[in-house]
Amino acid sequence: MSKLLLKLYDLSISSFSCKVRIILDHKGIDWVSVPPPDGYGSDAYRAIVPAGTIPAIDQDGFRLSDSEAIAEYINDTVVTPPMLPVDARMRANAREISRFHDSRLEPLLRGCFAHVAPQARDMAVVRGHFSLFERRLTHLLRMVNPSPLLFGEQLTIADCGFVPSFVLVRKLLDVFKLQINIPHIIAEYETALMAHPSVSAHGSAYQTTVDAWIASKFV
Ligand SMILES: N[C@@H](CCC(=O)N[C@@H](CS)C(=O)NCC(=O)O)C(=O)O
Repeated sequence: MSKLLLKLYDLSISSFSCKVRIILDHKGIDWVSVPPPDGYGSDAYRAIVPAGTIPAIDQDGFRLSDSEAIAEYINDTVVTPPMLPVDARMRANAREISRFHDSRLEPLLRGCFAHVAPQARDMAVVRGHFSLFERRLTHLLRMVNPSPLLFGEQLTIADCGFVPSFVLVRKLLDVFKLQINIPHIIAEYETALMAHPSVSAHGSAYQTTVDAWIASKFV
């Protein structure tokens, strides 16, 4: 990988960006955070990153969006430490779990964001999202066998998306005064993941950011 500083278009509140920040630091890559000009989705940002989403990277003029695409690119170009299992089937399973997280779990949490402000809250919608989230955790449970992380001691791409989501699910349940059943095996995985040396500082920083974001919805 080029020695030039990698530019990461991100915002501290962005969960998909949090996943990429963990991967960059675990790989020991020097990077600098750049907010998307005029915000994500803006014309100014789309002129740089057509999808308009964060995270995106710019490395020496090579631009790439989508956290999974970025994660795989980083893992392919900076091979140590590896962030996918060696075995082809296990690699495929890691990708399966990562995409399950990104497409089936995370969007349900995101769907609650608009309801954090009390005046904009529709608890029927929120309950619906958490009920489906709870059901999908039982599907996840059938896909994984954490020991203590998803693929043993090795931190993989598949683990990293769960870091911001574990923070969000706890904080959102607190805001909405709801409880869901988080299966014991998943809760144990959460504890091991959040304690990982490449994760803990990112988890704490993300908690602080989410706390401030939630507080801003109550003024
Ligand atoms: N699949 C994309 C999703 C990224 C995403 O939705 N990012 C949010 C911020 S966390 C965003 O840019 N939203 C703006 C939009 O969808 O236009 C990824 O993994 O990077």
